[in-house]
Amino acid sequence: MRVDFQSWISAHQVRFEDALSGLLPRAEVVPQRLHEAMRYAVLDGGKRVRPLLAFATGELAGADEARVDVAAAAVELIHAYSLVHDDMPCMDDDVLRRGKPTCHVQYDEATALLVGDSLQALAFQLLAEHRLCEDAVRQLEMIKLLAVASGSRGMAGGQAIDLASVGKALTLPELEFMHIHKTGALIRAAILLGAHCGSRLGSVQMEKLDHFGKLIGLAFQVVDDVLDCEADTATLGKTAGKDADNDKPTYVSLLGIQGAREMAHRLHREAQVALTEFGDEAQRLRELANFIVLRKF
Ligand code: GRG
Repeated sequence: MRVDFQSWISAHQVRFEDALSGLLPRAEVVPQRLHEAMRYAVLDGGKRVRPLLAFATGELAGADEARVDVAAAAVELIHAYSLVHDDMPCMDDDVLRRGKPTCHVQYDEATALLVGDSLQALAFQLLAEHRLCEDAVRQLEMIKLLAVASGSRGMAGGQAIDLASVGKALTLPELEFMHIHKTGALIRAAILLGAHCGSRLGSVQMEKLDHFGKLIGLAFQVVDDVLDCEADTATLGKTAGKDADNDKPTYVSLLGIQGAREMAHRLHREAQVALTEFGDEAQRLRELANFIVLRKF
């Protein structure tokens, strides 16, 4: 029997928190301060949207849950590293993340830099040292997939464009390009990595999932832009209104709140269409897409 969506989310979040805790170095191990700060940055916070997407596609592909935990942890470590570095004074210079002081505020800047570096390295260590699927060549492709999604042709590249676009008026295609890389690449990687842990899906179905990931990754960012204007700091767990304060081009600055909302709903509808051929099997992905577009934090 299928459990309801909220119970499914809660069960995965609880189990995943344990898995993450076991995969991170223990805080008592030397260098203790760095390990404590890595755990601070990763554990006890965040919606875990990317891991949840990986669990949903893992289920679709008939994957072993323990394998998906490792793939999802690798993605979440990259995500956590990006948040730690993004919050530093040389980038967004923020003091609040996931309802807690940011890593460089709680520790110091040098430690935060090393936390990000170490989380990134650990992500790839996990993908290399755990068996994720039966085919070794496919596992190598999974490692490459996350590397490309995180690097200069993915998230870090999108961040570089973001930093260079402060104070500029971007066109809609330019903004899309930036966010497909900065935010979308990792969301897409989570979706594909979860699916690669199983063996049930063929290349056409993987392409459909990739297309779904592209659309829902972009929708995630459009909603993030809206929430940055509309939600308060306590609800978001991070400083609200930062985009306008920093004079950053966003979907809201380009389309207005209503236009941005309409765009999110259009992307949502297109993402649902990409799942058509999966039928009921893709129900969790549909529910996650609804959650991403309707979320309030
Ligand atoms: C520093 C290489 C480097 C990249 C940074 C992802 C990113 C690029 C910066 C984070 C800041 C930001 C607002 C990015 C847009 C993506 C986004 C909305 C991140 C927040 O993701 P959530 O809402 O966060 O999933 P939680 O805390 O729930 O995990």
